[in-house]
Amino acid sequence: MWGFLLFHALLTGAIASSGADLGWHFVQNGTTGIVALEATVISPTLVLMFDRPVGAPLTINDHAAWGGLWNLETNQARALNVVSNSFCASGGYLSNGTMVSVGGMTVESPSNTTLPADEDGRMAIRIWEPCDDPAGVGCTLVEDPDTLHLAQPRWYPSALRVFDGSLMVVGGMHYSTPFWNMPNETESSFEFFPSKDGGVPRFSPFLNGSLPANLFPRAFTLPDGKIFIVANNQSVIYDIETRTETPLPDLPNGVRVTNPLDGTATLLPLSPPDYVPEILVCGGSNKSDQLDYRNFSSQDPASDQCSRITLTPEGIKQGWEVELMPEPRIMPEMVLMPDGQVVIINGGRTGYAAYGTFQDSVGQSNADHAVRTPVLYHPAAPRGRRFDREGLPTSDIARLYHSSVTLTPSGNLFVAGSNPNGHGLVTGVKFPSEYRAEYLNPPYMTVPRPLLANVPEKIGFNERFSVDIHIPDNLNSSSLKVALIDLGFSTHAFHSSSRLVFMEAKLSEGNRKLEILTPPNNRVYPPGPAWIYVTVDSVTSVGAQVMVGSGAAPPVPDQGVRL
Ligand SMILES: *[C@@H]1O[C@H](CO)[C@@H](O)[C@H](O)[C@H]1NC(C)=O
Ligand SMILES: *[C@@H]1O[C@H](CO)[C@@H](O)[C@H](O)[C@H]1NC(C)=O
Ligand SMILES: *[C@@H]1O[C@H](CO)[C@@H](O)[C@H](O)[C@H]1NC(C)=O
Ligand SMILES: *[C@@H]1O[C@H](CO)[C@@H](O)[C@H](O)[C@H]1NC(C)=O
Ligand SMILES: *[C@@H]1O[C@H](CO)[C@@H](O)[C@H](O)[C@H]1NC(C)=O
Ligand SMILES: *[C@@H]1O[C@H](CO)[C@@H](O)[C@H](O)[C@H]1NC(C)=O
Ligand SMILES: *[C@@H]1O[C@H](CO)[C@@H](O)[C@H](O)[C@H]1NC(C)=O
Ligand SMILES: *[C@@H]1O[C@H](CO)[C@@H](O)[C@H](O)[C@H]1NC(C)=O
Ligand SMILES: CC(=O)N[C@H]1CO[C@H](CO)[C@@H](O)[C@@H]1O
Repeated sequence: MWGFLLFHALLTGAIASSGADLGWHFVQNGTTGIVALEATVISPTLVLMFDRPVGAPLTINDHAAWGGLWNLETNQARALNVVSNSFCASGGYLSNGTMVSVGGMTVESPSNTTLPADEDGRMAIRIWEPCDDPAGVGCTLVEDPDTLHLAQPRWYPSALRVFDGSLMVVGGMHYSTPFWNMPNETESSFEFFPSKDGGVPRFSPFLNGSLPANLFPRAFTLPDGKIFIVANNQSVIYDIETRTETPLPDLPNGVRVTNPLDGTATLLPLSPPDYVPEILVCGGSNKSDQLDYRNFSSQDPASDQCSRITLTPEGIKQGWEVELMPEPRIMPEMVLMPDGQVVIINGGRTGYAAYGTFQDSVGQSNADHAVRTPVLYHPAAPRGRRFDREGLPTSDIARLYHSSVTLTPSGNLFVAGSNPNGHGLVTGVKFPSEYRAEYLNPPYMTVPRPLLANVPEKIGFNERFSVDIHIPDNLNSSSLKVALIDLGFSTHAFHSSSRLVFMEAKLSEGNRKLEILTPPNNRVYPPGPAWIYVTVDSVTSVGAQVMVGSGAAPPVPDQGVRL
């Protein structure tokens, strides 16, 4: 029974910061100390954040910090020592629960002695081992640039966990460019950590062919283990095992969705028994990538288009289906909620990613007209009735370039960052460096919620396990969903490795036990960390952390049953 009490304590903390009324609420609480331009939940209580070494207020070892831990219980940030420049890096988790941050920028400091000394981050591998201390005390990022690094320099890459529990690193570029990725600077290849092929990167005709607006490719592990990638206005399925690329149709209407024309993308929730993969891609810009960017404007309209495709032979033949958001968005991000809805949040109505590029940049921001109201997307609703902003609140904080958002273990969204400026701590402009932390609380944060207890620490594939559950009396327990969620890694309008797999579940013993069937195999859910949330009658529990699979270091063999 003590397990319920523990979760209840967590729940009370969430209510204290939520405001008393029913409905969705933005709540500001605390400051992040660095710009949280990358954010990822690393434990039940901590979010790991990265910034650029440019003079943030949070300090460590007598210099400005560019890494930090956000404590979800105290709403305070603590500086972390980072060795290399993590600006515009990416990251993800391995099958043994270790977080790996990859890539970044050239050395910042030699030209500027007022800044902390950093090392070149373009080939960086930064390791965060699972940490049991609730405040992260005694845990640290491990870097050893001389012996532990990528095969190629990668600035603006993506990273995602694949079926054998390794991290796949996708694309990026070698040097700074004024706006686009360029043929003489791109790294049009894939590599893996731990490395495959003796560390030799795999050239990607798709990445080469999707220049120049193809940074931070949006990539997902499909339930058969293949990889879907969308970059610029093109998309492809890559088979890691046969090393083949199968082109898919271009996005309709000339819409482009990767940096610097950032839209965002998600793999929609996967459901048993068939786990049919569908991809949703939203926002970005329909500006041609053949034009001189010096003529672009911060006032150019962004795209309001969402494109959706079902990745079955039949669905691919039908191609992308188009829907329109209530307003255009450049640099939005999407978060999968435990009940299967998608929150679309952040970004601007006009302009582009990056900063200081145009005659009419706003301060330095290449984007303007911040969209401060999120919108919900219901994947299962009939077309034309999927967007919903009824009762969604409006924030007074603009979240443009270099902002982040993630679902938390409590079930609300942590929203932070935004800095469309070249140097840290820019104030007195329309879009300053943003340190204010904010939560978006769903309606369930203010009502009695289902409580879980005795959740195993580790679950295998195609296995049944049971947990204790307490369901408040007023909830209809016939309407119950169990979500296995990868909380992913947020950077540059993309939530990589984000994944929701619904699990079959059955109540027993007078609704006090819940029997759950895990995903069939390691391709439906790549082995590694996950969170289980139970939603009863639209009210979601606090998430419980589990390790899916053996917890062994990658690469791990296929497990479970083949579909
Ligand atoms: C901010 O968070 C702290 C720590 O959780 C909490 O004690 C405080 O009540 C919160 N403040 C508001 C205004 O929600
Ligand atoms: C050095 O960095 C500081 C703090 O970010 C900035 O204000 C200043 O302009 C930089 N100086 C140069 C020469 O780049
Ligand atoms: C790549 O080409 C651009 C434009 O031609 C040039 O400005 C840049 O210096 C080149 N980069 C490298 C690394 O040679
Ligand atoms: C990359 O794409 C360019 C432009 O389409 C093409 O000329 C070049 O041959 C490609 N490079 C490789 C290695 O395929
Ligand atoms: C995708 O972009 C390329 C390069 O700008 C363009 O040639 C092509 O027509 C676009 N595809 C569609 C369907 O608009
Ligand atoms: C982009 O979309 C806008 C609004 O739908 C349209 O007016 C414009 O012609 C489009 N531009 C291109 C290049 O397709
Ligand atoms: C409870 O939920 C089930 C499943 O969604 C539904 O069929 C049933 O009508 C609901 N009962 C009530 C009283 O709302
Ligand atoms: C997980 O695996 C990676 C890659 O082999 C290794 O660097 C890391 O130390 C491992 N972590 C743990 C906790 O075993
Ligand atoms: C139509 C237009 O404004 N063209 C301009 C695009 O940018 C180049 C370089 O700045 C100018 O020379 C053109 O006049």
